[in-house]
Amino acid sequence: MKKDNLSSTELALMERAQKVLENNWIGASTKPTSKLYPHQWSWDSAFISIGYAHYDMERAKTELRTLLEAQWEDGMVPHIVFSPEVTGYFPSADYWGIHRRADAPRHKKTSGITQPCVHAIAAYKIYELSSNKEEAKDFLKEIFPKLKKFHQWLAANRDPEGTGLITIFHPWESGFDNSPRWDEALNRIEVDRRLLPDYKRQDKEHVKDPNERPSDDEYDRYIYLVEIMKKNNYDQKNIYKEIPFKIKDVVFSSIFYAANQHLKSMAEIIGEDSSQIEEWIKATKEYFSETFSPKDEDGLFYDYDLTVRQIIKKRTVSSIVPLYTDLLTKHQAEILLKWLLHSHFCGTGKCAYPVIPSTDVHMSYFQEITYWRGPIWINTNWMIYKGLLRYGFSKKAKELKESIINLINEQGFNEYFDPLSGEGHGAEDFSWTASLLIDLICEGGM
Ligand code: 9WN
Repeated sequence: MKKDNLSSTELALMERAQKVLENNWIGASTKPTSKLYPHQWSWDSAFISIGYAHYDMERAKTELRTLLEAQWEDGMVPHIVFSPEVTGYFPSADYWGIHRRADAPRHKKTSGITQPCVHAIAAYKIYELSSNKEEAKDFLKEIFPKLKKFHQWLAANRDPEGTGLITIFHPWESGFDNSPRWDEALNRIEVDRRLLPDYKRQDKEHVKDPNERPSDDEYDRYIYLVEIMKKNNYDQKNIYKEIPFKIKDVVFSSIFYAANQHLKSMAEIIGEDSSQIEEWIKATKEYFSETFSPKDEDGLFYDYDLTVRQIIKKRTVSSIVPLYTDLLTKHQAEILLKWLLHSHFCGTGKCAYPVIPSTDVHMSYFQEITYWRGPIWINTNWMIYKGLLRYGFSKKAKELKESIINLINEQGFNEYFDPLSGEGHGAEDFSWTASLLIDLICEGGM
């Protein structure tokens, strides 16, 4: 890592960020935060690995390796890998009961669902930043087959339609748990109370205000969906037929596409065949805009609900995340920039910092401290920052980067922030806030 060009504030922040990661390190991986999320989470680990790659290559590799040790035989990378000695998280490893599926690992306890596949992006970052390219190539050779197997699993089970767009079966799979994006689909579900176990939430005990977290009604629906998966023994084909929540997720699909591009680059470096990956890339190119941003709309991107066959018209940060990909025309990207400059997404107006909130602040469903219904999250801002650079919007990119740095410097390394006051909420020392800040400070590029 080159430290010469960093300001004293950036240097001090780097040190604080590294301390957050150090405190959350649990021996072979990094938990998102100490109390609220005491295990390893899938997409968190990829974001975390990107931060480590700037100053500790071994940790960056170990983070991904540990996660992939828990990969299911069929290729699925689970969203949580449990630390066996840690108690006090619900839903627990025992609750998930993954033993009902032969493909689940026997040596590791995991959840039975997945999360966005950021990992190929992280693995490629490790290669890119390595000074010893031979060693880095060996790492790619080791990890490539596992990542490809995960993408094959996604393509086969979450995109049987061959659109290059990924379907989620649960809000937790999106990583945006209680986003307004999922409201209608969740509300449509008729919860069969006989199927709901007696359970006790633990998450509300670890935040300042229980209103920061999803509601009990939302939780019942989350658990009910897991019950349907358990009833189907985590068999993807049967779940596809039975689950009442089936959505083509615009963020997961953007990440799948970007991750495939990185996977393809890896294949080229290590001399592996990339034809199947190219097929996935081609499919996403063909279907992305026509599915998520139909003509005559407002230029934003929206998830597509497979159950009712219509787009989900909720204005959230996900509507802009496609900027992270190279899938947009210059015109499409310019429209997204306009939205970012507007008060809807804190480009101007009443927000404390010009940093992008998770929901348009003018919408009736905006809630400033409630998790994915309004607060600022650093991972989505990081993706959009990279997108702004990609499309040549350097002024806005510079402003966004500086504002993210100011926000964290002044408010802390929280999980999320109230866009109106800037105040930090959720967990206090959150790993991906730290790791992505490191990436922003050290690099800023794509
Ligand atoms: C459920 C770990 C995870 C993130 C998700 C975030 C939150 C869990 C929860 O925490 O989800 O998976 O209990 O709320 O929504 O994006 O990966 O940081």
